[in-house]
Amino acid sequence: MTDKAFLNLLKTYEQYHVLEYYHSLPAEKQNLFLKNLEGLDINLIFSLYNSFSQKKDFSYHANAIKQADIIKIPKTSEEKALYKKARAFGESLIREGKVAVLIVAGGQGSRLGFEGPKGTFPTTLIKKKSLFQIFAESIKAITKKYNTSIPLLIMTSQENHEDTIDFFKLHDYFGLEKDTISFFRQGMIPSITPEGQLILKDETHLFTNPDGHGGSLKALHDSGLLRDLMKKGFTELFYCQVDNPLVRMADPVFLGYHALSKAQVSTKVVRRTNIDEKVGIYLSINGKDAIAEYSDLPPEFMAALDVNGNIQYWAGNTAIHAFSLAFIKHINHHGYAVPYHCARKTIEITDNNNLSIQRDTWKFETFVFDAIPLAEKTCCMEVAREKEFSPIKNNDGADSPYTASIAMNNLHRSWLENAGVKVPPAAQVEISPLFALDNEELKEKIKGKELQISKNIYLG
Ligand code: UD2
Repeated sequence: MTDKAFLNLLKTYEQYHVLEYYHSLPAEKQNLFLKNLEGLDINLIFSLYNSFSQKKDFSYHANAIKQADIIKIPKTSEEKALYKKARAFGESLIREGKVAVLIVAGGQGSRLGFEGPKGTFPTTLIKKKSLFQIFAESIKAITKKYNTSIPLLIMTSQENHEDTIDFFKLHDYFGLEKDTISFFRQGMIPSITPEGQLILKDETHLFTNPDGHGGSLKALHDSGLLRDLMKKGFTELFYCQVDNPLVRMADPVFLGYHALSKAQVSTKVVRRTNIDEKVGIYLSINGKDAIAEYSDLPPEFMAALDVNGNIQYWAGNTAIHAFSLAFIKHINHHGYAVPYHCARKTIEITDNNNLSIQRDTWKFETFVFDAIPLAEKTCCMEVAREKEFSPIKNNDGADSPYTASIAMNNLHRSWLENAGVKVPPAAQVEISPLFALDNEELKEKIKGKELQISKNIYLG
């Protein structure tokens, strides 16, 4: 957009304070200011502002909400047979080079009190491997096991893009082929005041915020990565968040259920353990599968119990998904179809007298799970929390590095015990994906071998 067009746009939306400030700048700063506006969709921000001025964020009417159809953890011989069929089908997709992996890693570790990209957080019990290293080793192990190539796509934010790339370079991409990894930035959206005013951040920038993890499917398209993947014959995308060290990377069973049901979007859910857990719930809303975030649901829904006293709406969103690439292309075809949410937050900025002031702002972002109701066909699979889900969000308490380390230790201990190894109660166990990706592989790997059992057991 030309400079003149940008300035006219700011006038159209009565952003006189920005225009006044811009005209007070010397010429070179004016150019920089306009350059930094590039890529920002000013029309979008004001159409969102107008629509959210009229309506509250998402709210769901009780009579529209029902339990969704969910593939439960297999118990009957028929369910186990389907599980095996799904795994075989998923393995063939991986072997045939149809599957890519996307990790959303734009968030910072601020809730953890950790500076830097969350993916660099030292996580494993014995070797203190970062989240990125755990994921990279999983992908390396899978490519070896199936003799295939799996592109790893990492979505970063403007804030952590360079640090993320530097971290992988420093660790020589954790043994992955450099050209199989793509780092791409998610979009940024200008924040806005409740009165509809854009906010000046500093001499040459407006205040902007990352456009949400839903921005991953938009940025995948806008960056050209989606087109490249499809051209190379990839058809499915395994999606996960950087904060969950228990993710079963490119899980063939999940990919198999997803593909066998010809789903465009699939989701893994776990049973909610308490009514206050901060996870979205997988439901059927107005006849379409959907995930409603805990903060958007009436409290009585989150707390509802069934006749046996169990949580009625039990399917907690793990944020592990599978997408068909054709569907991602479809939802980008006429602009990005995933709806925006509006978060009303207070931020701290420095005013022209260099004083820090608090400003109420509206931040718009998309959630990746809002793509689910846009799909014709969806699939949802229940998994065991203790095997696949223990995110690291907070410095302590629930969803912390401590709870994740306990979950990883318990899982890897159970693998050894299932393989007939007597693990001393106080022993800590860490099994690298390069040694074994799951219970069955571990059992196979150590069959007939004598393991060195000590306080710390590392198998790498
Ligand atoms: C998310 C889900 C919640 C549940 C939980 C599971 C939402 C709104 N809630 O809660 O339902 O599934 O995860 O752990 O999604 N991220 C980006 N860019 C962004 C925003 C987030 O990359 O602009 C990444 C971030 O690095 C993190 C993940 O997305 O890995 C989730 O971030 P969040 O903090 O927004 O969502 P959370 O954890 O509150």
